[in-house]
Amino acid sequence: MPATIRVVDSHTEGEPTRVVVDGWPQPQGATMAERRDDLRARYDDLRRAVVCEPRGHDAIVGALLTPPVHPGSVAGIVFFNNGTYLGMCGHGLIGVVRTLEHLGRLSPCVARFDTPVGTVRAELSADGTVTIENVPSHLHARDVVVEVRGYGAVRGDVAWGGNWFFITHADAVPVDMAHLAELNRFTHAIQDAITAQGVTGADGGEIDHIEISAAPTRPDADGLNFVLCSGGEYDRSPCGTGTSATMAALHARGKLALGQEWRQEGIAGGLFTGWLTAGADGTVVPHVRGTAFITSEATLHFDPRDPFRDGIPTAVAQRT
Ligand code: PYC
Repeated sequence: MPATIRVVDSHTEGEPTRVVVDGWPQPQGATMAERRDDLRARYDDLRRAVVCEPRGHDAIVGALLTPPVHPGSVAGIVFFNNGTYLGMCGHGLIGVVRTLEHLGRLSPCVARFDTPVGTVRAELSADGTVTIENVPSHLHARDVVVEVRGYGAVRGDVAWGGNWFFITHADAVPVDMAHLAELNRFTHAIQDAITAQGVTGADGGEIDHIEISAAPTRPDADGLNFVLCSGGEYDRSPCGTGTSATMAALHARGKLALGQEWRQEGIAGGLFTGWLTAGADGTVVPHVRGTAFITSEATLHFDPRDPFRDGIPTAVAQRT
């Protein structure tokens, strides 16, 4: 465990990102997936120490920058949270780009980043908005029904947007901030049912994000979502990978044309604007635009005498 680690914090449409800018030993591996696995094997205590209490909190998504693995990319990124590691993170990528700009390492341009699930692009505009071009996305299975304890049968789509999502329009709980506790209970129950009933993405990919879609409240939005993330916390932003998966599912159902805008409202009121372009082999490539703001720069200290040096694992983090 290093004595200190430097981080820059930001939020993207309400969801926090903590970018590690100095002090974390570099993971080994020729690919970003190998580097993520090396982090999991050798530095998992650092993941907890950096994002969990008492230095962080359950909603933070961390981002470790590495040298790129592909020519033409500016960096590699491994995203992680209070419980695990992510394939991609849309709000997190927007936060990384704004952090690099804040540090003077990036000016308005298009830059490529390598992630464990593929290379993504981000365009930083002069007005501070960031548009990401995500990995190719698709609807994997439609109208999957799971039996959810306490709620009965729940129907949803399984879609890939850089992470695996179960997307449902179930209206058992109103999608608003007044019902956060119930939304958490409902989506955790869906997550438990999906795991127990062996529902997966392609090649057994673990579905670790549950999204409830509802009608928007903002007049400038097309849809509203609540997203339960893999660490057991909900996404304050409209979720970049969730917006990607949602658009891929809508497209497969003939409800969203290529190039047509989809404005996704998040539970906390933030907005992402997305659209699709054609990808290879029948996939679609999601583009998602949002805004991030720097909230702080800090040096985290890890005193060997501190009984909570390695962070306090959350109940969900212990379970996963
Ligand atoms: O924006 O893709 C996203 C995301 C995933 C988990 C939290 N945010």
